[in-house]
Amino acid sequence: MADKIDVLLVGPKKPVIVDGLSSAFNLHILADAKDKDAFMAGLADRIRGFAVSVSSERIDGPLMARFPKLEIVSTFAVGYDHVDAKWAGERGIVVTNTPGVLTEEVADTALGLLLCTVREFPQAERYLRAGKWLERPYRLTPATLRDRTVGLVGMGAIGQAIARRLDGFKVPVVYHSRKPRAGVPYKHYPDLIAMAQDVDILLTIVPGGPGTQNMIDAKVLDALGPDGIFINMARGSVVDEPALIKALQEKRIMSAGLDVFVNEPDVPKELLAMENVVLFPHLGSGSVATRRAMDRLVVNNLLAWGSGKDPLTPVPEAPWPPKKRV
Ligand code: 8YV
Repeated sequence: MADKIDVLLVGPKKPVIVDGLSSAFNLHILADAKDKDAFMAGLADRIRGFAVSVSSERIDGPLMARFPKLEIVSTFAVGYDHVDAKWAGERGIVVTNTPGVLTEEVADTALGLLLCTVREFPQAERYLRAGKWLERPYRLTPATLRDRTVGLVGMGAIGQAIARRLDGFKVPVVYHSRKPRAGVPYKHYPDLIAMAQDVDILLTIVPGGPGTQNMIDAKVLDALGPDGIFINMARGSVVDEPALIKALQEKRIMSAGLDVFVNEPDVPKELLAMENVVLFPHLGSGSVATRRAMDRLVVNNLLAWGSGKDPLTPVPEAPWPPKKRV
């Protein structure tokens, strides 16, 4: 219909997103196009909004530039390193993500991964299933959460939700971030290496992207030391993955729990072969209810914008109201 705004759905056809947008917009579904280039070329002058249904879709400058009337990119996921938000913001395109609705779910997953890694629960379960308990009990775990300190790298909303859970477990928390966070009761370390030296477990929960690329490198891992445990709930890009693999192989750190990888879903074979790692297939927000709430927020951002209201959750690099369009 000519009076409706044209929106392009990039990524899989999720029912909540398709149903939520179909009546308000002319929704064009890239996944249905046989020839995607021709499909996008045919829509170039009409598309004013993108709905991005998964974070594995790369939304870069050259893609957005194909649509000169583009005003909004509403993406799924709290982390938006898959969208070039700086490029968009500089051109007056607002970018929205899905914060808030996944905070507690991701924090739950973080605690699950932490406990699994420290107390070797997946390994112990595999041991039982293999019939080995009949021979002898599973080993006592060298690691424990008792009398240990967790250093959070990042203290945003999810970091704070993880810290609250650790308070309940009576595990001391400290954190590193560029600036201390107002109203947060935990000790702040301006220096990551100094914190890694002082803690037993390092848990990353920072945004991905160039600002945090490889921040966990060989030096940080060596500061954590041979009894140290590394947990990554952020993005694969925040850790120098080959350096992590080497540190694990050489037992320069004790173990790692990883929910995220550099080249998902392709996990390095060296990690798959190790017993001293727990590997999750990017489960952070992965429940039906939370993913549905995230899909719903993708829709609601577009509906708000489409009806002349403020988008609900714009990101700082591509804010609302937009800068003057260039
Ligand atoms: C993933 C996440 O997007 O919101 C984020 O930033 O990392 C997750 O919710 C999701 O797990 C799909 O990969």
